[in-house]
Amino acid sequence: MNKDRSSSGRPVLAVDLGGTKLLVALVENGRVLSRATTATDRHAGPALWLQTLAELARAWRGRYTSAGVAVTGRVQDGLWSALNANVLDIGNGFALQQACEQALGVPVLLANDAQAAAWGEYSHGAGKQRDLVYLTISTGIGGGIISNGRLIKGRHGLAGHIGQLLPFEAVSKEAVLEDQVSGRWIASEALRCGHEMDARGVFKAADTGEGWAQSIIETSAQRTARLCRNIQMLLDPEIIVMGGGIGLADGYLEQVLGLLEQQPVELRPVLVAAALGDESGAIGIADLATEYLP
Ligand code: BMX
Repeated sequence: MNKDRSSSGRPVLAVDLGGTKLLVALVENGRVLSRATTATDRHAGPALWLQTLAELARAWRGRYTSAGVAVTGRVQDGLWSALNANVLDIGNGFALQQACEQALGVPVLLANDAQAAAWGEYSHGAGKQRDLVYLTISTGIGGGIISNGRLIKGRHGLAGHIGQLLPFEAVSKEAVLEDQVSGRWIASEALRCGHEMDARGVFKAADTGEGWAQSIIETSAQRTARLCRNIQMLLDPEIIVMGGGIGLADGYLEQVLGLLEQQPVELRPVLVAAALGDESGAIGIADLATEYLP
């Protein structure tokens, strides 16, 4: 990718739709000029999600001539599908490219949310143009790989989908790795202990010294540390950049780093927090749109 071209861009409408949050922003040269967020209405479905994002973007109409849309789930040939419907129930093969262009009235570039965030951290964040793996611990667990300055998408757009690995011992037939680590898992474990709350509530309870909450978070952090070690062994990236609501929650990264210290130093990843916070995906997809759209 030619950085000179992308850095001379004009504002791009950037969208990052995840299982928990929708972020819409106006982005120029890796900088968020303006942003709006709302909780993802998990039961609304693709048509209503697009309607919501078009409404949020209305304030900036006329200021952008292209858009980048990053979404949780698999994106391939303009079609959008869930890999794990528990993260967000998108269905299979929704015509996202066409629907976005209709809703926004400008050319649109699509990508998976974690792949876009990997590009954001590579081009404007913690990566500083170094090979990296971006890992988001969020509603699910997503990932993106940058190698030799390229975003690796793979044959079916699946590259980096770390949360979809199969654990050796599955708790149920469908269970994938993210179902034993992510924010959804943290909330479901809390419920099993008799506490009905979301992952944020579990972090708050842990902060106030609740042992059950501390133990859930520790288990999640232990599994994330193992995942980081596996990523290191598979791709040996210069750094792993961690993002997502759980990945960036107070103290989580520090716990994972502490656990990684038990690894032999030569196998230990260099793990850092996403420098762009919750804007890695929006900044990444804006940069990609500037580069690849006319
Ligand atoms: C899931 C999968 C990935 C996504 C990751 C993080 C779906 C709907 N999503 O593994 O595509 O990147 O979750 O998503 O199958 P988030 O919504 O938690 O950011």
